[in-house]
Amino acid sequence: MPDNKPTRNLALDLVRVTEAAALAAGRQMGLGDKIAADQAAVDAMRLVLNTIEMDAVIVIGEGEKDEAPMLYNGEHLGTGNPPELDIAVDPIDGTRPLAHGQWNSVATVALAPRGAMLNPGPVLYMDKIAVGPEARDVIDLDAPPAENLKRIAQAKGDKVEDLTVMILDRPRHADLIQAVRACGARIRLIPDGDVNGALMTAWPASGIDVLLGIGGTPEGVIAACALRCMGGNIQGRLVARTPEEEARGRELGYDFHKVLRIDDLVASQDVFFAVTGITNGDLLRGVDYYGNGATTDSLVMRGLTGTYRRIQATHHLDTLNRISGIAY
Ligand code: VTB
Repeated sequence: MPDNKPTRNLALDLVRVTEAAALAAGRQMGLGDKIAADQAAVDAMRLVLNTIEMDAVIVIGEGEKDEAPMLYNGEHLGTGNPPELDIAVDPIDGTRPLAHGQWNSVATVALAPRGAMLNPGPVLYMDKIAVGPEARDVIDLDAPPAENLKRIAQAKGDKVEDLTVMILDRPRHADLIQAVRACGARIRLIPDGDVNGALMTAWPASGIDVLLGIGGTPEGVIAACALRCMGGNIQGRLVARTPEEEARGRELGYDFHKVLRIDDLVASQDVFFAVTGITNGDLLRGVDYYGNGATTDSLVMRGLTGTYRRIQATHHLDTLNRISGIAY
């Protein structure tokens, strides 16, 4: 029997980060101001991340594509002491749904050993296929949707008609949607939030079997961290929107043909992931504020052990507002 002592589970530190982001950004629900919401989440995340004993560098800072306030790529976070880590943040996955008071807006963050995360550079979009544990070994982004759906159904002991496919509701997916419909599978179109969507494919009884289509590359790397913890799988292929973008990406060494495996997106099983609901969603409740308190609902996961925990927390905002640098 190995005599290794259990090591620190950084996901338990990370949940304080996503809780803080959710508590701060949740105040913006339905107020129509995406930038203010992002700013609140980013400020809260940075404050709490800097309290964690680690030397983490941001590889996935998000924000660039949407010109949102961000945690900067290359920014160092934590106390500066070991361990040396890569960090990926999506302070709000689903900023628009939050600003409009809609479903499934969440705060997420992931950690991996230094150098393990794919750095997407300027390549902001990626074609993706994500599934849960039962179908992890059968997906192939190079195969047409019909083939993937057939294999996924088989792996799950379902008929294709039983499958529900999650797709971002974008004009660019018109052909994909047609192809999926032609197979007879059901579709759930989402306005935003494909990190949450990818997570749902691996969550027991979520009702979502597979995520397909083009979303953000940063979101793909964060989803890969979560899916590693959950035993699911994701593959991606970088997508350029214009010939100029493709030329620039190529110059920097990015390959737009290669299917990126989960190992290419995050090259370690030693990953940590946390997510907290901001608005009510399929998996998580959003932040509820009342009197001087608030409640949050989170998931925390660790790749090395596969343990995932659901943490429902009660926060005393009057106390927090006295001692914290964040206005909740
Ligand atoms: C997705 C989604 C994000 O970006 O990755 C999406 O998960 C893809 O880009 O919440 P477009 O919105 O430009 O289509 C987001 O919507 C964030 O912008």
